[in-house]
Amino acid sequence: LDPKAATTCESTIQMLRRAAADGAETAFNRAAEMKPCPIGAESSCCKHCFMGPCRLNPRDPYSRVGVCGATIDTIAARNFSRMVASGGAAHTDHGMGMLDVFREVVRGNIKGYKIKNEKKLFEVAKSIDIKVDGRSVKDVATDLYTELERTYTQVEGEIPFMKRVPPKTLELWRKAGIVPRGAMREIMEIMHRSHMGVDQDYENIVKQCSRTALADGWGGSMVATELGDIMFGSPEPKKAGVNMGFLKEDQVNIIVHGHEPLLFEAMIVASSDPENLKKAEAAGAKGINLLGMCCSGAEVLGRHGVPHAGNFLSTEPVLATGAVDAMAVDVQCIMTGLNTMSKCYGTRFFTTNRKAMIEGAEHVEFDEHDTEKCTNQIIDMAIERFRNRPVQVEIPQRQDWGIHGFSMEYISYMLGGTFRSSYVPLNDNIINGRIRGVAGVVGCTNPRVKQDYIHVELVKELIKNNVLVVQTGCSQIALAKAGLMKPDAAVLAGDGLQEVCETVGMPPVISLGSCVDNSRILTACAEMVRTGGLGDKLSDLPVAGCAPEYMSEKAICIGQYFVASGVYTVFGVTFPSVEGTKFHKLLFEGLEEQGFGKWGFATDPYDIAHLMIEHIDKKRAALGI
Ligand code: BF8
Ligand code: SF4
Repeated sequence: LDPKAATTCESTIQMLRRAAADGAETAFNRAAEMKPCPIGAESSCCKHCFMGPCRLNPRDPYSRVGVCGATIDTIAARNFSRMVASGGAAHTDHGMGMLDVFREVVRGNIKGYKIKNEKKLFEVAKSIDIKVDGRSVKDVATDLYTELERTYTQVEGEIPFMKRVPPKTLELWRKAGIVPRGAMREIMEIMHRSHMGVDQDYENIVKQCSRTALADGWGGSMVATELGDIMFGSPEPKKAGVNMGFLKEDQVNIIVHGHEPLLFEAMIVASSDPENLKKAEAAGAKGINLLGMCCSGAEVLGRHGVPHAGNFLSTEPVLATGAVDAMAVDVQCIMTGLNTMSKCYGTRFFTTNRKAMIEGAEHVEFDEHDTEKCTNQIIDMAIERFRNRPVQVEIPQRQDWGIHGFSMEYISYMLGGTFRSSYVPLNDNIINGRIRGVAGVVGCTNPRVKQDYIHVELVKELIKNNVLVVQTGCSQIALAKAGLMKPDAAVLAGDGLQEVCETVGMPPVISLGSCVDNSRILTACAEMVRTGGLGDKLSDLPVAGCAPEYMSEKAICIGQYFVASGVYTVFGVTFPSVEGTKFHKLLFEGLEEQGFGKWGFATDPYDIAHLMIEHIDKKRAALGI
């Protein structure tokens, strides 16, 4: 494996070299050894029953059918629907975890969490028509809990955040029959419909994909974001650091990796507890150094300025520093290989969520009602490992500073100021052409492509062409490492965007948090429509999205909710459909003809950028701007 061909992240290159010297293996090595199955990559096989598995030929897709007679369109659509169901389940279950804690807060049953941001509580409540005037925090919060629970459990009707959708877009969804009732119902229905012998009409299956995906974007993910802001505070821009150089040789280093902010927030409290600090000092450490990775990290980077050690593909390499005394994980994007890798370097590796265990890994269960039990145990073991580090420490020196922690609310404040906080200035700058459009660049890193490379090149090309970029997830960490989240990165932007950035003092690339925070992009788009001048549907906006290095089913679900919402969304790496088939045409053309967004696919960063720019220009032309 040539580390320089595998990634553009300098720290990761350095650690891949060290890992190779130590005989340790990462996803990069395993990807090189594991040839992806071409039939599977294009979603041309079905194993939904035991008359199969059935494999069709993606080069001649209509030459065969499955044993039951299923065509390529049925097979690919059914496979796709299960990806949407799984991805949507991940986000909505994450939101459910937040809702569980919120319920306990509202009922006064929990001491580790509270309502920190009452302003946001009232705003969210108001946005879904809960009466707030003259009412107490407890009353509003109780009503909000009851309403938000419907996002999951409701069997008939519309989920609460449909009230935020621009009326014309909602009308289209109602006509198409894709307004989500409740996430549990939609996910259950996909699992039923994709069972052998149920829904075999690819168009009908794609409708249920949209309905389920919308229950994620405007449902589970939005609940997760809003409750996070209410309980932990809304992010506000702050200078914060990204990269492995934030590990400290003379401190106890603890990495939290995963998704739900509950564990991380508790770790932040525990790592500044004087008792724990005393214990660390007694072991000869100068302190306890907490760092994030992946989405957990992206959330606290924006909320609290906790440094971030790297994105998905760096989670194994970072252990090769030998400096990570403990890594604690909760759910999602946790590679099984982390356990093996931590054993190589003596890192104490802990799973903490009963839903996500790894064979052979230590499990210290995190109980929201008694957070200290878990967090103190992790800290104790990390200190023990620090006292007696079994390997030599090698910390890459690179530290990248940037401005992190934007939100939909802050964008309006930033552009409009305290007194006229609104989206008018953003819309005006789009209408007058200084900003050509807005692009959401999000998602994972994937060892099938060079880590970070596509994210960075693509974003540079977009800003050069005056497209303002908003980011979440692992993509945002790639750009932070490339230094594009600093206001002075505005020099890389085209004249118009540069002028706006310099006037406001903002970077041309704006970080919004974790993958569930993609819901912030939806809320911002809805606000752009509401503000006026850019059409009356989400699909009228000069915006586009992409996940150029995606790897997870969650990304597929996110893509589908953006497409269903009206956004052109381009994916890279591989796409789970066969070009030229009816199913593929529906995703890539048909949905747009029906008034939704559409999917796109390209692997080269400049191709992706120009597909997005062309689309933005098409929308501008339609608006007459
Ligand atoms: O939800 S971007 S690799 S960490 S899936 Fe995972 Fe992808 Fe990263 Fe977060 Ni999102
Ligand atoms: Fe084959 Fe049909 Fe069974 Fe799928 S459902 S495995 S295509 S027989």
